[in-house]
Amino acid sequence: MKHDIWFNGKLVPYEEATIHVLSHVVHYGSSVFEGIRCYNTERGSAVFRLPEHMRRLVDSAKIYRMEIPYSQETLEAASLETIRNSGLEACYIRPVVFRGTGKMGVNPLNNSVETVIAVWEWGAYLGEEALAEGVDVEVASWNRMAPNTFPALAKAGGNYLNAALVKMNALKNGKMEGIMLSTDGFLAEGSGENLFLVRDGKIYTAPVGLSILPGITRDAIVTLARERGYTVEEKLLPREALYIADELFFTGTAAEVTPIRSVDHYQIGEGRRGPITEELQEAFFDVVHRGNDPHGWLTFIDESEKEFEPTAAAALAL
Ligand code: PPE
Repeated sequence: MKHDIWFNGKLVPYEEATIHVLSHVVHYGSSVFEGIRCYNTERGSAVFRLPEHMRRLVDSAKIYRMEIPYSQETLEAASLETIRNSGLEACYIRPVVFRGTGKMGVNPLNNSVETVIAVWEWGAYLGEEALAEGVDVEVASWNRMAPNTFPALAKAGGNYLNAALVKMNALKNGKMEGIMLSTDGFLAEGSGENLFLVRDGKIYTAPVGLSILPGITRDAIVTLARERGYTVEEKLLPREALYIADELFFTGTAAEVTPIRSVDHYQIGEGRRGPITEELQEAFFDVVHRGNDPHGWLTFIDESEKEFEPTAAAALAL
C-alpha cells in the first residue's frame, strides 16, 4: 500500500513526494534519517520511543549543520499524523532530512533542507523465523568507520554505503548479516543492528566510542536486562569472543531482538535462541506487543487509549 507522505509540512500523495536529480543528497549522500516502529499493542497502536528517535534525528542534523525548520515536537506530531492518515495499525516510520537543490558542489550551505516522513508496513527484518530460530552471520570484511572520519553518532544516509557493502557480502555468502569490527579489530555492530554477547550469564555490548550507532533498542535492552538483575558491560571485545559466546543477539528498530545462531560457521551455544536472549526478547515484546509500559516508552496513537503518562524522554545515554 502506498500511503501519503509528510513532505515539508504537509501530507502529499505518495506519487507526488519526489525530488530533483540535482538535489545535493543524490550526489553526496547528505541525509540524516530515523527508523521507528509503531506497534499494534494490546492497548492500541503505539510508537516505540518516539521522542528519543526524534531527538537523535535532531542531533544528527546538528552534527551535519543542517537546520531543520521544524521543532522536535512538530516532527513527533507529524509522525503521528502520518500514521493516523495511513490507517495502519502497525508500521515502520521513516523520517528523513536531506539537502535539496541549490548550488552544485560539495558545499551544502546554499542548498535547501527538506523534511520527509514516510510510513510503510515492515515485517521481521532478518526473516520471520529468525526471531525464534536465530540467524547465520559472518564477520564482515569491511570495518566500521574509524573515529573522526564519519560521525557515527549521526544516523546519516552516507554511513549506509558501508553498511550496504557489509550486507551485500553477507547475502552473497549465504548469511543474513555481517558483524563489523572497529578499525582496531574490536566487535562493533551489524550493518543495521547493535550486537550483544552473553557469556557466563553476563551481557556485553560495544561502547559508543567504537563508532557504533547509539541504538535506542540497545538502550532499552540494557535497561530491561539490568532490571532483571543482569550485569551489562560496555566492553572492547576481540573477534574470537564471538566464537566462544554462549549467546549472541542483534537489537534494532527493524531487527527488534534477533538471536544469532552461528558466526563464520561456528555454532553459538546450542545453535538456536539462548535463554537470556529469549528472556530479554520476551521483556521487549511485553512492552511493544502487550503494551505494558512502565518506562513510558510508548506514545499511543489514539490519545484516549493512553493508559500510562509517558515520562519526559529519557536522556539518551552515550
Ligand atoms: N546500528 C546501525 C548501524 C543501525 O542502522 C541501527 C538501526 C541500529 C544500530 C539500531 O538502532 P535502533 O534502531 O535505534 O535500536 N537501523 C535502522 C535502519 C535499518 C534499515 O535497513 O534501514 C532500523 O533498524 O530502523
